[in-house]
Amino acid sequence: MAHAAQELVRKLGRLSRVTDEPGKLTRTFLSPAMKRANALVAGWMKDAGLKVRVDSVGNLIGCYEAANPKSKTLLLGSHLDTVRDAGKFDGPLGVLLPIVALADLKRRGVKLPFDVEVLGFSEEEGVRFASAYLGSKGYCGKLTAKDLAMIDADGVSVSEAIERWNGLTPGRSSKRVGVNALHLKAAHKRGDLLGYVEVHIEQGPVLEAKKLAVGVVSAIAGQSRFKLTWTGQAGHAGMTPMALRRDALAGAAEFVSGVEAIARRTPGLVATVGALTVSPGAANVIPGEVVHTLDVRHADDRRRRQALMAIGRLATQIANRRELERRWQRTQENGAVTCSPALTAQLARSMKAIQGKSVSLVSGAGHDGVVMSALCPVAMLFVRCRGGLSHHPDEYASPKDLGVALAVMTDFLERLAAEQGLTPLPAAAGPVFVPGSRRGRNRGK
Ligand code: HGY
Ligand code: MN
Ligand code: MN
Repeated sequence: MAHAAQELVRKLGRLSRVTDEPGKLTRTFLSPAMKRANALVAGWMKDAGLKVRVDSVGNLIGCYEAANPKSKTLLLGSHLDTVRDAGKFDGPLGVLLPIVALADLKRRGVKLPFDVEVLGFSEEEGVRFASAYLGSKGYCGKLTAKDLAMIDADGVSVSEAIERWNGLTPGRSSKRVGVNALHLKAAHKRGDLLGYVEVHIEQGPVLEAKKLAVGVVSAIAGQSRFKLTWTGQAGHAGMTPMALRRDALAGAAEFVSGVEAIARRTPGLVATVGALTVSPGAANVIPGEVVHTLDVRHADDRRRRQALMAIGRLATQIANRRELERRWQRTQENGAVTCSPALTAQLARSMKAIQGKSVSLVSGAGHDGVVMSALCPVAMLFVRCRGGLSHHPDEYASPKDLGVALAVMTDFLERLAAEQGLTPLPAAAGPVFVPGSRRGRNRGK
């Protein structure tokens, strides 16, 4: 197994032990585990020769500076937060792989003609707060007042969490802390950037079915997330006749299976109710209130919006028939994003050089590239993961496939450097990742 891939596997394993929940991997926005994870990864960034900083929303940023200080910047990265009881690859792979690749370039004495900024976003999953992408939104200066007002299960708002992270006294700093007092403006101007490239596990079955280690991403599906509240009437489970009940859980359950039926009959649509709470939550009390999430996605925004209309009609029918109140709160809305054809073609060229074949697929999963696409061209490299399983502790990508992804990233960096038409790269000290990969030669267009 190539040395660098082994190093990447070691780092992924070490980082996966930094958690807010002993016994499982859970790391959420600005949590104690996030602070420890930033410190650990910052150390690895420094070892690789990167200059490190943490921004006001907890994003970890390491810069591998170019020989020429006026050069443009290439952004590489992903997120360091996780879902609950997560696997070790979703997010961290896209932060640690570039660090290992840059450490190798540094070892070989290779300077690039552009800055490379490695980004470890502090929040992408939307676990602590219903709104996802808080890290990359902060990095792009796109945090809204609505985002900042979101509150977590303990009633702490995003802006208070940010204030605490920055050692400010919650509530006594400026009113709109996240936008003004901490100057959360975009970290770069669009013209300064070559693009954003994210390496991520596929989280689906396509690469495994095609027996390929890596693939590029053509587009990232749009997604809508909601918090729904159903309100009925709590009552005695033994004394209330069925015909006189306004059972919030029975109504929500009918809705959940109705949503599943709509998704099953709509090609390309996925819809999920991932979290649900019942109150008062006692065996002998008819549920008076149910609060649950709803996540709806499709690669085609028009089809997603049509499905949302059908789901809305279903909710109205159920609420009317069961005399329930229901409240919708939209917590996230992202249109589908097409990856940059030019940057993706450059990445695909390296993929073809290393794996001999290139394949392109749509991502049903959301990624920070959705937000970063407002700042610069984006491209993604997917890595095969066993059984397509993700958001699960058994998530797994093989060291061999990680070695291929590392080789693609290194090849991509070296081609990009060569195309910048500047100093040819010193011949590599032999193939570092995958024998026979094209390396070190100064290639033309
Ligand atoms: O939910 C998603 O698609 C991603 O894992 N944040
Ligand atoms: Mn995820
Ligand atoms: Mn992810």
